[in-house]
This record gives sequence, structure tokens and C-alpha cells, in this order.
Amino acid sequence: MTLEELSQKAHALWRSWEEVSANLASPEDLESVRIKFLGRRGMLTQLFSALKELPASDRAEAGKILNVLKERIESALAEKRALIAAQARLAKLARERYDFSLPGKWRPLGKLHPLTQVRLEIEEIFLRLGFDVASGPEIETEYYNFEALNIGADHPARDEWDSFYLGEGTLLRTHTSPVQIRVMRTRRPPVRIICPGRCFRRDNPDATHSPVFHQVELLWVERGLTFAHLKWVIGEFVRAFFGPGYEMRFSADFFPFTEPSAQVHIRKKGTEKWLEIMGAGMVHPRVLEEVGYDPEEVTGFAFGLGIERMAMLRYGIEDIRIFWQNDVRFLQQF
Ligand code: YSA
Repeated sequence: MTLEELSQKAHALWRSWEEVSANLASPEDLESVRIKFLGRRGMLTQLFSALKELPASDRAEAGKILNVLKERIESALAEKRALIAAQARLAKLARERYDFSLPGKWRPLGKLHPLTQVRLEIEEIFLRLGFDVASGPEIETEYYNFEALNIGADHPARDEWDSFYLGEGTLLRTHTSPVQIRVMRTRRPPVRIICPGRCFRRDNPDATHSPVFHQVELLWVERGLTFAHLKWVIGEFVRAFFGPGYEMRFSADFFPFTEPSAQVHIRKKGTEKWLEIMGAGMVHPRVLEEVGYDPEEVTGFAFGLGIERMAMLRYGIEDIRIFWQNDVRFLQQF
């Protein structure tokens, strides 16, 4: 082959490139054309192989021509590639165009149940006062639910906690007080805990009673605690939770596991009805002895607070049963 012939073939190749490249529309087209011209057996590669057939004096000139041709094809390919990608992006945007005038899909926001909100708020108040949060099982033994709390098998007070028995000395706990025992058996004084949890009693449902309800137990055992400390803690708590618009009333009560014992009622100022929110008292010396504490050395106080009752007073709810009805119109208000 002569230099003249090679130069003509190079021109022909460029013209054929121009023809083909006008119709490229996809990345796949681009790739097949690239292979056809620049691939290992492509047209331009074959021309490069023909260089060796030229007289040595012409090879440098011929090589220059082919290199220029190669660069032009490569840069034309790159331009085409960018163009095709841009067209594809535009087409995608056109397909995905949003119509902002269409009405949206309404998805209701979930919220915490009012009882959960109240429980969290109570926990927060006592965490601030330096109490830990403890927990215990809902299925209890008679020992923890009654006996360790000084309520023997034939103690008349057992009738007050009409229980759901599960057999073999187990029952659904009737109050959160058994957690006091579990905590005291594993810790040495000073002990300062609260324990929120569900309780179960065979109480007939009415406006203020539910067979399943929530309590928060509080227990503080330390050297030198008196009933005055108990009254102070309850007073601080009630003020923090309800604010100034409520009144509190202490009255005497009886629990086998506290001596003296009290109950606390709350009412909204300017209303008639008092609502009992908790039972409380100084931990009975027999209970302290039962867990291996020395009642001569430490004293303690405790209470069991009804969460539903707290929520009823806070939100002016007259009937406890509404908490369990899952009526969205009610729940949405909190
Ligand atoms: C007393 C002394 C202590 O040292 C420690 C705890 C206690 C409280 C005791 N364990 C107890 O359960 N007392 S109680 O039967 O009077 O219940 C305490 C509170 O739980 C009540 O004031 C009330 O707010 C709530 N409660 C009781 N039964 C309920 C109920 N709430 C809704 N439905 C029920 N059936």
C-alpha cells in the first residue's frame, strides 16, 4: 500500500464515521460503533496494521494521519456520549414530573397514649428528685404479693385485693408493692426507687375502677426517715404534677405493710369531688426484717399511686373506662 492509498482509506473511514454517527441514539449504539471503528478488529485498527506495508519513509506521515483520525473519532464519541446522557436525563425528568396541585395523602400521626404520657411525666419528676426506675414481673408469687408484705394467708386484708390466681402459688400482681421486696432483697440501703407497672384485680368496672390499671410504686429506705419526709415528697410531687390549681388531703388508712398508713385524695380547686390517688405509709418493721434490713437502723416510706386517677384529675375525665376504649376521637385530644 502507498501513502496516497492509505490517506484515501482514512478519508473514506471518516466519511463512513460521519454517516453512522448521525444516527446514534443510545449508549448501546455508541458501544457497537466504537467497537466497529476502534475495537481490536475495528476499521481504524486495521489501517494501523497496514502501516507496516508502507515504505519506511512514509510511515511517520501515515502514522500522524491515522492518529489525528483516531483522536477525532474518540472526541466525537465522547461528545455523543454526553449528549445521549443529557437527553436521557431530560426524558427521565419529563416522565417524573410532579403535579404539586394534586391533593396529598393524609396520614394520621400516631401519639403516645395519655396514660403513657402521664407515666413518663411522673417518672421524670421522680428522676429529678433522685429516684431510680425499677421493674418487676406482672405474674407474681403469693410470697412477694402478700406474705413478704406482712399479709398472711388468712389475713382479712387479702380480700381487699381480690386476685386473679393462676395456680401453684402464682397470681397476676394486685399492686406494685411486691417490687419493693424484690428491690430490697437485692440492694442495701439507702434505697430510693419508683416502679411503674400494670396491676390486676377482680374489681367490678365502674367510673373509678378497672380490673387492669397502672400504679407507680415509690420506696425510700434510709437512716432517719420519718413521716414528715413522706409528706414532703408527696407534696413536692403533687405540686410538680398538678400545679397550683389543686388541693391535697391526707387521711388515715390501714395497710399491713405500713405503720402508720395514709391515703391521699386530690381535688381540683372549686370542685366538689375528692379522688383517692394513692395509699402510703412508713414501711412496717416486719417488712424490713423480712428483707434482712435492721428496723432499728433504717426506716422507710412507700406509696402506691394510681396513674389512671392522676390522668383523670389532670384532664377532667369522669370515667376511667374511656382509657381502654381506644376511641380515636378521645385519644386524638392528647
Ligand atoms: C400503700 C402503702 C405502701 O407502703 C405502698 C403502697 C401502698 C399502696 C397499696 N399497695 C395499694 O395498692 N393500695 S390501694 O389498693 O389503695 O391502691 C392504690 C391506688 O391505686 C389507689 O389509690 C388508686 O389510685 C389505684 N387503684 C387501686 N385499684 C384500682 C385503682 N385504679 C384503678 N382501678 C382500680 N381497680
